[in-house]
Amino acid sequence: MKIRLLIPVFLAFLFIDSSSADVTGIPNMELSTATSTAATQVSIWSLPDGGGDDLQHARVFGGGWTDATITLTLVDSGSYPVFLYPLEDLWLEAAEGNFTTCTGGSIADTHTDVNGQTTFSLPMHAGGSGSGLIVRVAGDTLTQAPLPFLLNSPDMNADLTVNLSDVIIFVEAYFGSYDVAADFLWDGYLNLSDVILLATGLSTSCPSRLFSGSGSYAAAPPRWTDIHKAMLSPALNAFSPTPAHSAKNQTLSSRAAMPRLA
Ligand SMILES: [Ca+2]
Ligand SMILES: [Ca+2]
Repeated sequence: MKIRLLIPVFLAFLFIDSSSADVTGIPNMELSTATSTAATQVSIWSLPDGGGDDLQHARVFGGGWTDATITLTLVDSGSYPVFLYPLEDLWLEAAEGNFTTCTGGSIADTHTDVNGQTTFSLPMHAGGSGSGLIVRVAGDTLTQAPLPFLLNSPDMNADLTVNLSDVIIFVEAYFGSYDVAADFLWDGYLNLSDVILLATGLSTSCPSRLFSGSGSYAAAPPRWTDIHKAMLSPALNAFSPTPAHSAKNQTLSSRAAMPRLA
């Protein structure tokens, strides 16, 4: 009788062993994927201080915008989601060109969730130009093809500061043959629109401290889209879910409990 009872227990252990054997929690570069919301190639105009385009407002050829948010799904060798992978170890790079970012200037929006997913939607802190975006995971690269992005910046020499050196390079491009690296307003022409975007970026450089390492941005760029997204993101704002629902029932005590800006 006892033996008959022990058999199912033994089989259960076997099942647990075999089902958990592939759960490593280590991201697999061949099985993990990154996709863009954009249906076609887009262009991102970046500044070192993060004041350029965010990925929710990527440029389409000829003018206009489209959402090109990148969704990363991180799974291990057993195709199980990798939960809470740190955002600072997930970043974007260009497949080609001299496009470069400030330290922490192209990291994911949040840690991965229970589905192993996170997004890249914020403006990158970057300079230089390039094509194709690839996702790096603690230094490793997803094996899939680069995502169809064009990247450029008034920081044309990619030293992460926009100054006279970059203006000289822009002028050479402006009077030379067409160069997409200087086509900031992506329309196939170099004209006044691109000059204005060059001027907008003058004197910008990397923030002195970009990411605090504790789930918040220490020097977020002063753009409304970023502030809005930070307010809505539970990862960056612990009070984010409450405002829309608490307004009617707000009391003096709940107001007192709200965080004060430094
Ligand atoms: Ca420069
Ligand atoms: Ca143009």
